Amino acid sequence: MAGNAYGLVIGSKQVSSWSLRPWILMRQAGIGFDETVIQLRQPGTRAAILKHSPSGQVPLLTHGSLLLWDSLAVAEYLNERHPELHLWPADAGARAHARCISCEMHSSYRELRFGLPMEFSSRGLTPQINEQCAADIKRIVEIWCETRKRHGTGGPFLFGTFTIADAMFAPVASRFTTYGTRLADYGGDGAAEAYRAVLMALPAMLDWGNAARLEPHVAAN
Ligand SMILES: N[C@@H](CCC(=O)N[C@@H](CS)C(=O)NCC(=O)O)C(=O)O
Repeated sequence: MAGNAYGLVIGSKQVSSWSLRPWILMRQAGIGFDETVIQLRQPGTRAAILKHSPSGQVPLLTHGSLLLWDSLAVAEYLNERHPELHLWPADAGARAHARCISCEMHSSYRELRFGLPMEFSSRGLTPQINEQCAADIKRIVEIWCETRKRHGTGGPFLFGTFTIADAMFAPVASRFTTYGTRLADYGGDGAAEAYRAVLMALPAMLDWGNAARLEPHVAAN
């Protein structure tokens, strides 16, 4: 699908959790883009990424001569360019809450990232969950349940309709699915498990998973 104004350079769909965020956001919002996938963890990966991205990391959005090399900055840019799509919640209080949880996702949960690395199409993996990783899971369950309760009455997503906050947490839903994480064991009222299932059932998530399955196998981190 050549000819879109936006280009999105992403990493392997099986493992690139950061890449999934702008990709699913654009798919859900109906914003067209040309996709370039760079296979991660290969001998030529770094050189291939550096051809596009000054930070040596993906994802990267291109728009004309503009390069954006951070997932949250990409989301903010798209929100500014497409205000009619309400990529953040319309209500100011809800929007502030959405920004808080998205920034928390962007900057935290180190133990979860290492303990439960994204392996999008894998199932039934059973790693040891250490105390810090369990604390990260508990915190995410708390955020999902609280946000759904306070802001999610208008639909199945954190703020009812799909927003940037859902895109930010989409890779976490994949991690919990891959590792069969029993979210009820980490508190909450069952809303976290229901929300995980909603994200994983999105046609765009299924498309991402189908593409991930076709990629050459890469070793987990
Ligand atoms: N802060 C960045 C983080 C991006 C990031 O860590 N990307 C990883 C892939 S998911 C990467 O490019 N790693 C380089 C490599 O694997 O060679 C963002 O939000 O976009």
